[in-house]
Amino acid sequence: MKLSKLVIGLSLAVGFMATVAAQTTMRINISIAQNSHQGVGIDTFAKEVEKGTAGRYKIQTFYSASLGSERESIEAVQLGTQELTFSSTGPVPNFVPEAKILDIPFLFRDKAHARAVLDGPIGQEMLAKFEPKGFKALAWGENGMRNMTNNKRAINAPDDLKGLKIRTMENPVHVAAYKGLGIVTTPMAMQEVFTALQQGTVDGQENPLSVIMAAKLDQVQKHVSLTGHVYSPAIFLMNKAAFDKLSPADQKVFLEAAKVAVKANRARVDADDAMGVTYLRGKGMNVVETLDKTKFVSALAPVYADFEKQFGKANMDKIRNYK
Ligand code: EAX
Repeated sequence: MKLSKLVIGLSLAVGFMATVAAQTTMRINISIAQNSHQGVGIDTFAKEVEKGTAGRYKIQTFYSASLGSERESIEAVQLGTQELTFSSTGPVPNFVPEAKILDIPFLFRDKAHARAVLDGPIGQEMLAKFEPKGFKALAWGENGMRNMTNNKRAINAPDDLKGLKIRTMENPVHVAAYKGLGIVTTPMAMQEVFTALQQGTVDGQENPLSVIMAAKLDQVQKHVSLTGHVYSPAIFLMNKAAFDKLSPADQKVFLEAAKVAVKANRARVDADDAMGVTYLRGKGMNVVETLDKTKFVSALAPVYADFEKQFGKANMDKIRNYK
């Protein structure tokens, strides 16, 4: 073989190895299907990171709790055995108790209010609270406004909830509030919910229309009421040490990618909310669209008294009145 050919061959091989060696793979996951507001979120994030780092970082995406439940995934990110996760705040209070306040029912009037708070100083200061716990919280995304579904009866007023056995997230704020409404709460991970509803272990569950559709809960639930009883944030979490290892320029790329991902995630929630009622009726569900939310708020009065003690009325009002 000619020497020049050998040199070219060798340098190509070395160049190729250098490219391969320079690529770092990271994992991100969600607990629901890819075809969802969360799937769009992590797919967008992966694409943006790869684009912004010219392929030096590859983000592998996993769906439907294939890497573990939301709680297990947050734990893995904290430990550093997994780099990233996109999760609802369901299990978050067990890791960062300060974030609990965001899970209070009827705290946010609607998605626009919640997005403004999360994008503003309150939300941004909250992201910083994750750092001492081993996380870099990249951005707030969302699940949306949660609605009640069940197989027993149409929910029109708070009394209709009494005695229903409802699956909840593993979230102490939700559990306390729902108990206050007379619900028999059964916390469990999302991937167990379909079967639990199918087998009648629980009567119902509550989730945004986005999740109800993505998880095909219409196949195992008769009634849905647009209670919109609590805003469900979601969050892009990264292992803090993994984030700190990135160059400052790459850190910017990751943060920017999360922002672009949140835009796609929220847009899909809006689209799902716009078509959800028609879609679920088409699937045979009985949808209660209008109900007097002030009655639910009144029924929660004793619970709010507890929350005001726990979180401070001023802190709750600051969120409620945020413009
Ligand atoms: O984050 O567990 C839940 O009900 C969540 O809303 C769902 O898994 C998506």
